[in-house]
Amino acid sequence: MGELAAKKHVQYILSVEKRKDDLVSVVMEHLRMNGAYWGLTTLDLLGKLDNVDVDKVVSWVMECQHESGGFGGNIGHDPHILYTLSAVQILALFDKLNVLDVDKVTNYIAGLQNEDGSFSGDMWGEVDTRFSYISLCCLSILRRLNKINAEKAVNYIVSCKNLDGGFGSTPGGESHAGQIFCCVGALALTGSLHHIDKDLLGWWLCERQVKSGGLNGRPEKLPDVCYSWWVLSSLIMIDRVHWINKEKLVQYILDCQDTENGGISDRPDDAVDVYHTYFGVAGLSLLEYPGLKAIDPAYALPVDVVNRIFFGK
Ligand code: GRG
Ligand code: ZN
Repeated sequence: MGELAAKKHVQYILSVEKRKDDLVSVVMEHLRMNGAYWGLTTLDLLGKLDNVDVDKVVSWVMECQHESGGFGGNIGHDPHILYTLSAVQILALFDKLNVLDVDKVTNYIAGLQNEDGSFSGDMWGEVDTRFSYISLCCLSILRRLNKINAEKAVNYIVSCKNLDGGFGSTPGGESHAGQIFCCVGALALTGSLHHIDKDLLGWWLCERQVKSGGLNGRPEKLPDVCYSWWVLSSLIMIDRVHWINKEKLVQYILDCQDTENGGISDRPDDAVDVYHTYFGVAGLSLLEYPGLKAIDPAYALPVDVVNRIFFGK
């Protein structure tokens, strides 16, 4: 069995950070905030966050904040709830939540809740259970869940539950592992997991494991390393992680490494990227791979960071 090329992955992430002007970075420009969260969280799970200039990252994050309180994907970009969660998570990683005007961020998020309890992603109004999860996760980290209608938020998520036990992006939307993570996470963060039929959903989720050991996101689809996160975190939150073959999944993730130049791809021999490197390492952390920090399946932050937020340790 191969091993995790931890050192190579650290080098890969640090090199992506330095290559700001190349093609990939131009394509990723608008996603810089998410990319920074993926890269920095991976470094933390690998125990190497001290390789980063904290003040530089924190001041860049704060420059991405809009007067509305939301954050953009980069300096001067429009705010969106997707980037706002990444910004808050990055500040949490560095124990710098104190630089935030918490009421301002809270008002931005609370202003995106709709009458039916759902959340829009930004001022343009697209509704998706991703945005419900993000709002609840962000407000929970900021300890401001009381500033929205959490009961309505939960009811909306329950209205997106399907007969197969899974969840979609809106009521009637097809079950997809990514949306399931968002809905299970949102219910976990609000103490509402009793709305889930754990055996039914656990069965759907464990059927995502294919012959190679990898997981797909829906029936008949190809496996992809990122589902190691979306599916596994959901299985853990509903106490059914023992229903998949952990050894085979570890092997699949390790097979997707570029052992020469670092980084992890979606499938063996594909090109690596920061997104799949994060989900590969985070998946291995959920699988208790040796040498990695533990990650919290609901907050998508290292467990020690979550403990520091809520218990001050
Ligand atoms: C903090 C971890 C974290 C997440 C924030 C943005 C977000 C909340 C969640 C996204 C959930 C989601 C919908 C993930 C799925 C992403 C994905 C791989 C989509 C691909 O879907 P298809 O249909 O691909 O293009 P398949 O794999 O079905 O062929
Ligand atoms: Zn993927």
